[in-house]
Order: sequence, then C-alpha cells, then structure tokens
Amino acid sequence: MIKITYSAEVAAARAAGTPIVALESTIITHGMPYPQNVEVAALVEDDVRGAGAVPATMAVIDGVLHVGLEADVLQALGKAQDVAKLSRADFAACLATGGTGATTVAATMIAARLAGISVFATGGIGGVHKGAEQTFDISADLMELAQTPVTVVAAGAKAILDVPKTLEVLETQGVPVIAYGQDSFPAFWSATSDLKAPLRMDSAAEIARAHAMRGAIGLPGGQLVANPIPRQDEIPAEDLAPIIAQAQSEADAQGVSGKGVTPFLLQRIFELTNGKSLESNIALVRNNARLAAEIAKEMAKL
Ligand code: PSU
Ligand code: MN
Repeated sequence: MIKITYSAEVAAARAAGTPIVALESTIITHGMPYPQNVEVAALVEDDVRGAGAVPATMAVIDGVLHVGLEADVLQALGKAQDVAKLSRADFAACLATGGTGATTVAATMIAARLAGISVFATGGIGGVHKGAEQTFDISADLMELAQTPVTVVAAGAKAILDVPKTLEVLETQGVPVIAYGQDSFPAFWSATSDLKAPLRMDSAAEIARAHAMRGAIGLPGGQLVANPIPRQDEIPAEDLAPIIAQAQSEADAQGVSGKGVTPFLLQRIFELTNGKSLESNIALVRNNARLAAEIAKEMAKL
C-alpha cells in the first residue's frame, strides 16, 4: 500500500549490507535558502560517504516515499516553493493523497524505521519553544524520540528553544540524551552550555551498543546524541542572544505560529547574522553526518 522508492545507491547498500545513515529534508526546504540548501545537502551526503556509509535523504514526492534522493530530485525539491513540512501528524496523509513534502526529524525517524535504518543525522531537533507555557508549542520530534527506535545525531537543541524545558520533556518521555565527548549539553551554534547532559559517551561503539540494548530490553524509542559543533565554527552564545531575542519578538508581533515558527526564526537569524548562522549550521550538520556514519558502522558490527 505504501509506495517506497530507493535511490540506486541505497538499494545497492541494502543488498550489500552497507551501513546507511538517514538524512532529513526539512532542513533543505525550510531550514536553509536556495541554492545553499542543495549544495549543503550534497556535501552532507558526501560526508556520510567519506566516512564509509551510504546517505539516505528522505522526502515524499507525489505520494511516494523516497529513501535516498537522486540528484535531480534533490535539486527540484530544493528549488520548490510549496513543499509541505511533514511531521508525524501529516506524514500518512501526504502519502495517501499523493502530496509532496519534506520530512522533519519526526517524519524522518518514521521513514527510517520503515526502511530499516537505525541512525539519522540532522542539525538540531525541534523542542520546547520559549513561551510554551502560553503557546503549548512543543515539537513532535520529542515524542517521536520516545517511540521510534532511531538514534538521532544533532548538535543539541537550538538556542531559539527553551533548552532546559526541552531537556525536561525528553527526560519525562524517557529519551536517552547523550552528549558526545563532553559533559555539557551542546547548544547548537555553541559547543557547550551551562546545562549538563544526562548521559555522556565518548565513542560511536558505546552509542551503538546503547541503542541495541534499548531494543534488547524491549524499550521502544530512540536516542538523542548531542554532538558539539567544532570549536572553530561556533558562534558565542552572548553574540547570538540579542539576535534570537529580536527574531523571537518579531515572530510574536507577527503572530507566527505552528509549523511556521522554526523556519521563521532560522531565516531571521540568518539575516541578522549576515549569513554567519548558516555557516555554523552547515559545519555542525556535516560534523553530525560523520559521527552518524561511525555509529552506523558500529551498529552493523553488532
Ligand atoms: N533544526 C535546524 N534546521 C531545521 C530544523 C531543525 O537547524 O530546519 C527542522 C527539523 O526538520 C525539525 C523541525 O524536525 O525543524 C522542527 O520543527 P517544529 O519546531 O515545527 O517541530
Ligand atoms: Mn512547533
């Protein structure tokens, strides 16, 4: 009933048992401007290949789930204006109605599970938004991590979010939050924060074993691996704070809500930093892709 198509590269990897890393597409359609989005998507795919795994970027095109995007499909998706942003709530509806949509973290996890892929790299997950006590704006990504068995490698949670509340919800939902190679929870554009991560691991092998152990003891859900941005690419938190505050107050003043919030804030921060936020974003996604490939290789050994 569900139509799935695999890129030639992913189909070959599945046949050969080569490790595969899932990648999302909302970051392409709603997270970065064209044409950098397509260039970055291709670079990130190359990072996965360079580390010895095969990339599977997910999207729904005309009602078909694409696991791995051929170059022309990626190009068309990156240029398109009216692509839906799919999460758990609308993923099935898009497939059923023949629609086209990019997958968020939540939808990419669902797609990865369907394709038998256990690890996924992105930039930052969605989380609890500032003011959530009024708006109730909490990303479905958090609840997805609690129920779908995919290990997600991200650079922590963006400073546009309420990071302490995001960590609280992850704890309530029983999601392992693992800082990679440090004690502190990384803050997306900054490598560290004042918050200690609940767990710390220093190798891809440990992360792969923890993933397998969750399955072995019958717990549903995945893991969040918080991989700090490389030091040379970070933006100091104090430089970003006023910019984030400005973007947030503009969003409030314009009544931006629902799915529009995250893309609006990312775009305004890109403009207000003269593109510096995008450079950091690119560096951290690439860094996450490399770690995810190492984890995929370790998972394949178990
Ligand atoms: N982080 C980024 N860029 C993005 C996103 C997160 O650096 O584009 C996207 C991801 O697809 C994530 C989604 O799943 O934003 C979260 O959206 P929301 O807050 O509406 O759940
Ligand atoms: Mn939201």
